[in-house]
Amino acid sequence: MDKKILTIQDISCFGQCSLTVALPVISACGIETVILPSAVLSTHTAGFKGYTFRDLTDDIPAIEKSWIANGLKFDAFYTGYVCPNQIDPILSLMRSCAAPGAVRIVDPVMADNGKMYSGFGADFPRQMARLCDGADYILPNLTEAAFLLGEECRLDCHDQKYFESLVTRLHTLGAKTVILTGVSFDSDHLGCAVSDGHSIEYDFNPRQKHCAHGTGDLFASVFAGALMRGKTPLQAAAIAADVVCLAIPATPDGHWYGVCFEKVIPDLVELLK
Ligand code: PXL
Repeated sequence: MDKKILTIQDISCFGQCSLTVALPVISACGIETVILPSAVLSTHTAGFKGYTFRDLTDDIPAIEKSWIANGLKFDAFYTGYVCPNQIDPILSLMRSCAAPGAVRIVDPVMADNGKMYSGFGADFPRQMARLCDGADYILPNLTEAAFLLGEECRLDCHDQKYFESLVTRLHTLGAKTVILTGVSFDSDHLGCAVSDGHSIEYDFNPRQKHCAHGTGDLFASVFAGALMRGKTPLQAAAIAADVVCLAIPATPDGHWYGVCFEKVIPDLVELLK
């Protein structure tokens, strides 16, 4: 039978992030994608004002019950932006709806560029660390990695030893494979470190001229889809980085709130061949 992935993250109705990226992207990878919205927002929280926020925590146990009653099981779980009180309900659902050998992919979405996203309290990294415990893959950026470890983040750092120390300590949270994004050894390249706990491999691309919101969600979604298509973690991360590097220049100047991933879906399909 074809594999199914369940992705749990918010619907930001406007803003090209979270589920509005994950669903089309993983589907384009040829993988049946089941969704569980953690919250519904009018827009994402980075740069819009007066956004609405409906937290769907209370719906999760009933959804879990319904899926158990229907015998629904998933081959993979991929979590993104979730709410503070959802860690236990999500852990419960990942236990009760797992097909044999199901993998857990946790993108600990909570922060970027040295700052927490608006709305998350100081205790949230500790909660997110609980979701990372037992994950098969975690995909923090540099800020999230530091916050998960309870430390200040170092952004303009090109020190390989620092990245390797972060990766080693992230494994102690209980994650099997760590994919750390935002790694650079020089100012012209940007990439990621992929570690299975024994060895660390790297993938780099030329640094893009500008950063764009939503690239973390695009990276994690392509990674999840490519992994489900049988790619190794390093291959999946490299394809994800290539897609991000194509999507940024495809995004017009002034399109500040997201990245135009729609334009590079044909490239994604090609990269997976
Ligand atoms: O892209 C990460 C993200 C996801 N969901 C919501 C966000 C953000 C980042 O700001 O606000 C609601």
